Amino acid sequence: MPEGVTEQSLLTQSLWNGAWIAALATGIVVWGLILWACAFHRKKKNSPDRLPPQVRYNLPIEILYTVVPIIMVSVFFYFTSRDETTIMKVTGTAPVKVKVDGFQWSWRFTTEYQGKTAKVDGVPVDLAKQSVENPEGPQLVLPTGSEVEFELHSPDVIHSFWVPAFLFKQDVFPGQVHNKFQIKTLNRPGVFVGRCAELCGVDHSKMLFSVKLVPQTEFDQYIQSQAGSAQ
Ligand SMILES: [Cu+2]
Repeated sequence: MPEGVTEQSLLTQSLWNGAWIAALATGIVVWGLILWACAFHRKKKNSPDRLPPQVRYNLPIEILYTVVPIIMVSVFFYFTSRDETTIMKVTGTAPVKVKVDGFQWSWRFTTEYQGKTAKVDGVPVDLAKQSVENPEGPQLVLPTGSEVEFELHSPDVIHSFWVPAFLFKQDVFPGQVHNKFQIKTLNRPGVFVGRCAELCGVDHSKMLFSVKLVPQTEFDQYIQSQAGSAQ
């Protein structure tokens, strides 16, 4: 797993770890029972035709293997539902708002912060040009340690906004449905790759972008310069 750079990603990571530990523990018990049955209840040489004791319609066993899986599924459901509720929460109060347009085949990021707007336009992929001029696609700049709200739009087909370091992706739907999500970035500056995770046409694989996390002061300067150049 990539190292998470949002508070939400830490939750995703711990849910993932917990699920794997639980699944492995279950696996060890099941594999143990299978091996035990293979070793101790196989056909013996000296009693070739004798069947082992049959346990059909054994009520305690039936109840056991109905109740135990229900408990296990309930536990998975509880933790998944609890964490998902937190991860999907959009408060509407995030200081930084990003409108994402995913289109065939690039991204446009419109960042709003304190009444200022910065726009980063991905050059629609030109088969010959993109790999030379802008191999990484557009770059979204965000402050560290800040809440950021994303709103996802598409003018054409379904895309999927994915930053592996967020341990999160969300589909980008054309039309009236606008998916939203919110993150709280950690204090971990850096550049993180992003891509489209929904096969969306011939240049789907070139819908690359990156997210750059910078300290708040640097972000202020960035927004200032972007807003200035736009005017
Ligand atoms: Cu796409």
